[in-house]
Amino acid sequence: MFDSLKSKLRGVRGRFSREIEDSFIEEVAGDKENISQTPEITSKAIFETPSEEISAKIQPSGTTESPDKKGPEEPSEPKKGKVAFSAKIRSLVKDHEVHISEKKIEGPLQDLEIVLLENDVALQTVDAISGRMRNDLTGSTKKIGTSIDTMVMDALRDALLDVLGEGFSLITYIDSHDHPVKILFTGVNGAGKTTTIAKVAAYLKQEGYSVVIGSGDTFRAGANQQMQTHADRVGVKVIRHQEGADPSAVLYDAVEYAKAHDIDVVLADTAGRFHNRANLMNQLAKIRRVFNPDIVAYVDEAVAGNDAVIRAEEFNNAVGTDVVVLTKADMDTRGGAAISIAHTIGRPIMFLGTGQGYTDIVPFEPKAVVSDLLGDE
Ligand SMILES: Nc1nc2c(ncn2[C@@H]2O[C@H](COP(=O)(O)OP(=O)(O)OP(=O)(O)O)[C@@H](O)[C@H]2O)c(=O)[nH]1
Ligand SMILES: [Mg+2]
Repeated sequence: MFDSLKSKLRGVRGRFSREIEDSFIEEVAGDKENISQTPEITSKAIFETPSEEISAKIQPSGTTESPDKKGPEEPSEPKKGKVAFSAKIRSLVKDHEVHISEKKIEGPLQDLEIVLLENDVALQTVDAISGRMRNDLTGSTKKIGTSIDTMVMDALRDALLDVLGEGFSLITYIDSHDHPVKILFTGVNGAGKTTTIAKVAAYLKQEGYSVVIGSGDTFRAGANQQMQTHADRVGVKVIRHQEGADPSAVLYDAVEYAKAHDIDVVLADTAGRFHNRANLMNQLAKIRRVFNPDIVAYVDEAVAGNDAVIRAEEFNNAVGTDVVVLTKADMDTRGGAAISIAHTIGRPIMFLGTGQGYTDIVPFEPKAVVSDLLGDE
């Protein structure tokens, strides 16, 4: 999942770290000439080396002798410049602080923006991530924790978490609302609505909830049978009418069945449709009015990238959306839709579909997704 984005982010992180490392060394050494003469000094080495050794390696400006030549004939009193210089190094090393200028990270920020855009992250989301990185890393003196790479990782993690938002726990929602909880699944043709409903039914059964499915796709030939086959496999009751029947009536019956049988959750399927088909969108608005869902879940394919983000926005404007399900994340190397959609439409992702099996569904937990993207252990 999201392999292309993961590897590109690793590269960009490296560039941020190198630029910041340079800033650190420049600050420690005082001028660039000294750095080029002491290429073995890296921030890592600085952190791990006692400050006396570092001050012995870096020559202050205007000092000509090399530490290697330091012999018994060296004056016992160090020169004034050297004392001041080593004190500065000591304080910097002790507190691990560095001043990072905006100019210094302009290059890596541009790299980051390109990587995100290439991986289908929406422009406004790219701007938000990049802006947060700039704010976090630059400006006043920055305290470095354990390492520069950790500092960059933390900034990237916070920026990604910002755009992913809080996520949405279906279990928490069900536990805190009256039953039956009614969930309407909407979306374009072939996005994975019917399969997702079967997966969610299996997931909820596993979690101890009772479920009924309303087969609200009365439009496509074979849709009823497809839903029935899935439901039989996961052991869940389906309420269905004839092909061509009014989907609102089917879903109304599903709710009546749930009430009569003390069912916890009603999952309502709908026919796939595109937002620009006015008659079908009007039908969806009617379904919404009659079924009166607690949650409208917009389903789209993660692999559709930016298209999924645009469609999600259009569905949200037309009939409303509460949460998003992104299917086929297993086939998505870019991750753009997963990163952008919540930020763009202001609705959380509820699940990721990760395969064609009934257990291939994971609740979307922003922290876990970001850890995976950043390659945490
Ligand atoms: N790899 C993968 N395939 C999936 C996933 N979810 C659904 N699919 C496949 O996508 C195809 C379409 O799934 P459906 O559930 O029929 O999609 P739909 O949105 O109900 O389609 P319509 O009813 O025609 O609008 C099927 O072949 C599914 O097996 C997923 O998470 N990963
Ligand atoms: Mg379907």
